[in-house]
Amino acid sequence: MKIEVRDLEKSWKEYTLTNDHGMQVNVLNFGGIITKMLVPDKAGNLENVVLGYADYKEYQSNPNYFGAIIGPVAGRIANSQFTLDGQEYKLENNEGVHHLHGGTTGFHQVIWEVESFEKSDAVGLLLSYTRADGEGGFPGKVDVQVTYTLHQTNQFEISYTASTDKTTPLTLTNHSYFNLSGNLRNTLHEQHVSIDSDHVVELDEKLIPTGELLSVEGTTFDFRNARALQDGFNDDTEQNRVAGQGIDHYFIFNENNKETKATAADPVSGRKMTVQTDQPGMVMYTSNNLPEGLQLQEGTSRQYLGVCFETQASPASLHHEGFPGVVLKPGEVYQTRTLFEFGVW
Ligand code: FUC
Repeated sequence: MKIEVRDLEKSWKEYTLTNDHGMQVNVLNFGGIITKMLVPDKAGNLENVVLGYADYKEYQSNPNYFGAIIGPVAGRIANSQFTLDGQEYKLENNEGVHHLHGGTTGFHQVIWEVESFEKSDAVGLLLSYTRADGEGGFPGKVDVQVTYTLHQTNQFEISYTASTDKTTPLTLTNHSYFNLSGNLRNTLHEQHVSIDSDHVVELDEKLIPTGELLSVEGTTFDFRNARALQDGFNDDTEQNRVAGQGIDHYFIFNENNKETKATAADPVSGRKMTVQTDQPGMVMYTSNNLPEGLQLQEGTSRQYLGVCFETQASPASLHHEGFPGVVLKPGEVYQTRTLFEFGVW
């Protein structure tokens, strides 16, 4: 196992974690961005399974949030406004009148302090950032730590810890776009996904949750048994249409003791990924609105090239009853974990 560090321009650094099976994860201190993840296919070939720019400088704006830590609140906050303890807060409108993924000062746009560590069976990085009270319009000084651990078992673990000195909304995630075909060989059409979820959150035409839950029964949102992602691309329902002809929805995980909440698999390469998390749900985004022609490491971007599994609570809880909450209070510790395990089938 090893950890390498490379100095880039403007105090940016790139860390490379490698385990003894050759699995490799590259991470920037800017945005905590995962720029590359080399994973073996069924024949043992190591190839990249995430979308990343060919030129790291492109991450300076990163409007598609490739690989980044997302916060303080992942997802959309309707009308860029919320009320906590009787006080109204106004955030930046960075998507029409709405607020998305922490805005331009979000956690994907800041330099994180990074310490590396090595254990007997893992290598990793501890990333830290302190959000000042009022930054981006959010209340509270918030201390955040994100740990990336690459285990010898080809598991990549992300754990998040945060505390605040004022009541504040917070739900963190990682925005990696996975493509298990390897080196962007194919789009997602034939890749299979399963999600342990009976319900998705209904969206309006601006992708804001209406407050209603939809049963997945009898729809192409039913991933309780693995299905090809193209089912949702080809389905002509209003919900697929508002998402840009695909899926961009919050799935509420079923309450049970199962550790694995989702899986993804590519029938050609044989790569399989399982997602384990303690989070109550996740947004699955199938890159319906990914622009064409961005220069990526293994070619150019196009629609349906990567799928995000954004494990998190729901910012819709700031405006509606019955959604997994995002409020963190002083004295509480936000502590969550998501693990991506790679194998073959
Ligand atoms: C996801 C989606 C959004 C957005 C962004 C790039 O998190 O929920 O719709 O397009 O990624």
